[in-house]
Amino acid sequence: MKATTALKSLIQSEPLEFIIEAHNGLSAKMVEEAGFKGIWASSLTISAALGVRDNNEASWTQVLEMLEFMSDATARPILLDGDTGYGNFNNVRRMVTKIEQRGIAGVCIEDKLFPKTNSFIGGEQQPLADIQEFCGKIKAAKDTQTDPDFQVVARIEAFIAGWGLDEVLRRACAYRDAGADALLIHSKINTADQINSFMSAWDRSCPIIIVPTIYFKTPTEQFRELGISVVIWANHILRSAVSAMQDAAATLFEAQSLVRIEGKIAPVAELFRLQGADELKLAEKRYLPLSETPKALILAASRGQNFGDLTRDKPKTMLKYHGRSLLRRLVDTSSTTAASRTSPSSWATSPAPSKWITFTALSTGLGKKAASPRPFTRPSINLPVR
Ligand code: SPV
Ligand code: MG
Repeated sequence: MKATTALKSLIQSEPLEFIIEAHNGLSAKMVEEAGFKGIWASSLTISAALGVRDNNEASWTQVLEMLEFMSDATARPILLDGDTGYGNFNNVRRMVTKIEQRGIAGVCIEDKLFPKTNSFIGGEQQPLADIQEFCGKIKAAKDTQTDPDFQVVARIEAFIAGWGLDEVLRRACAYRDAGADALLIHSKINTADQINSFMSAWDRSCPIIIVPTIYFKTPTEQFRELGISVVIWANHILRSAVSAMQDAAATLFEAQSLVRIEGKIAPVAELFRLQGADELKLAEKRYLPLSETPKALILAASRGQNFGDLTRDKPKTMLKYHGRSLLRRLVDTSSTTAASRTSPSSWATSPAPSKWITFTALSTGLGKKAASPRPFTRPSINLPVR
């Protein structure tokens, strides 16, 4: 199923669904493995993971780059937390085009002003967008999407900014009429009262999404009874990672040893698994040349006892083979090999050597060559014998 279709069915279907925050490729993969059917690309956690504030300090193309990693890492649909759309309707249009190109299944835009501030920081002081201007952004997003299932979610910040139910409903109707596929009603009080009041007044003409970060004690069953479509766990993967990383850093700093944490953290092999190292091994078998066995042995400068009289008065590299010293052969062949590497077509004009001789840098002498199975750590080169 296409990611857009999967997200559409999560949002538009009757049962309550859950999507969860991810902020990079690794976390996107992990939440998929945990079983989540959709991912919230949170502005808070993506910016925090980049070490900046959730105030549009990361540029939208930097966010786009992260989305690409996330989208590559997971098959689950990603709903982008697109803040205010990074500008006006025109910026929204370009953003929709670019995220669609990266396989993002939908975007949520909120009715505040650029640059926005996280809703939990002084929300009351945050001005809301003009309703008509925001409707223009929704229309622009819907007109721009090329995939008919791509989802545009309109996020209403009126409760956050201190307005009452009337204002929230006014905006909800306007955004629905402008073409929003769903509405996100945000609230930052520690009960679900505002959500309850909205749902009692709402005519269900459009699915409702919530983010119960602050009213986390509300039983999930209540959201089901209210007819909520999707719950977003908006920041909990990064927050759990932060606790774990702070703990590990403090322990290591204090202990000056790895012993106390080694058994508590993911093994390195788990990172390799999450990165897909096995797939690369298979690909190497398929695409790399079969053998990397040494093609040449380079003799060390020492005499080499096993050569006996042959090296009584000269280093073994100066021994002659078919009229040329071994050293000369090495030098000549290294230039031939380099030339053939840079210009493979040269093989077409110069016949391949009929026979190859192998030399390696064995300080222990030629006699031990066959017994020494460590060719890859040593420089080697092919010597053609014509
Ligand atoms: C986010 O996850 O970035 C959100 C949700 O926008 S909140 O932080 O609750 O505003
Ligand atoms: Mg956000």
